Amino acid sequence: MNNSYSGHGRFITLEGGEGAGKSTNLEYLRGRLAAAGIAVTVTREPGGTPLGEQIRGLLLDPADTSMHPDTELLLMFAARAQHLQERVLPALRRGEWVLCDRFTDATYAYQGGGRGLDVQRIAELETWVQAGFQPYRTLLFDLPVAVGLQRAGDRGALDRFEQERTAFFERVRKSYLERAGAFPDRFRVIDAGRELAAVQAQLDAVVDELVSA
Ligand code: T5A
Repeated sequence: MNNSYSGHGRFITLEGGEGAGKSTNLEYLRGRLAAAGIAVTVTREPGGTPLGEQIRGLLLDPADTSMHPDTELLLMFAARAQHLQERVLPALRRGEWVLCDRFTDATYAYQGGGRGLDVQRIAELETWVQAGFQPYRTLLFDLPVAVGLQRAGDRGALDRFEQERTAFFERVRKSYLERAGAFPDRFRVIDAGRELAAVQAQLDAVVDELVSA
């Protein structure tokens, strides 16, 4: 698998629990980077390619009550393999920056923390699919679980993950924060429980750091 690229493209991921505001702020980040003259590709996981979006449909289908956690894990990485090879790496090779709504930290948080799957298995799949490839920067939108679920719930019908119990999302949040602590050079933790203007002020500082580096 060829995961190498040269050039100035940077892979930036947005992470966080349900309703944390990632989608809302992706557009804000894209605008800030575009204003700095940077070509940006915006994408998401699971999904980001035609095949990946079909896999996303299976993963989020609220009518499915039978999916085994191993199947869920493998489908996440199947979609990711396609996404990397078809979308992310080509954009980086063109020199674009890629803003991605969720990536492998979500797998550690949801399938590892939430479902309780062996993180060693996740690490093996990560090595296989990514061959050492990692985000340049990861923005973790952190907020109390109840606030995020309230925001997500206000939007309407819940997907398969959003139907989980609060304890599941508390484990997801804990797992994310542990990863941020383990990889402090890569992560920037955003206090996403604040009003939008305050969240975006924090993003401005991250963008300033990114474009000056
Ligand atoms: N998943 C994904 C895994 O289990 N493993 C994996 O490896 C991967 C990649 C994806 C699901 O897949 C799981 C995790 C997820 O459950 P999704 O639809 O992409 O599903 O789920 P989310 O990423 O959680 O998307 P959400 O839309 O729920 O959350 P966002 O994007 O973080 O939140 P957003 O921007 O839609 O905002 C939610 C609401 O809050 C408001 C917005 O207007 C919106 O109504 N809002 C605010 N309100 C007040 N103050 C603020 N600061 C606000 N910011 C946003």
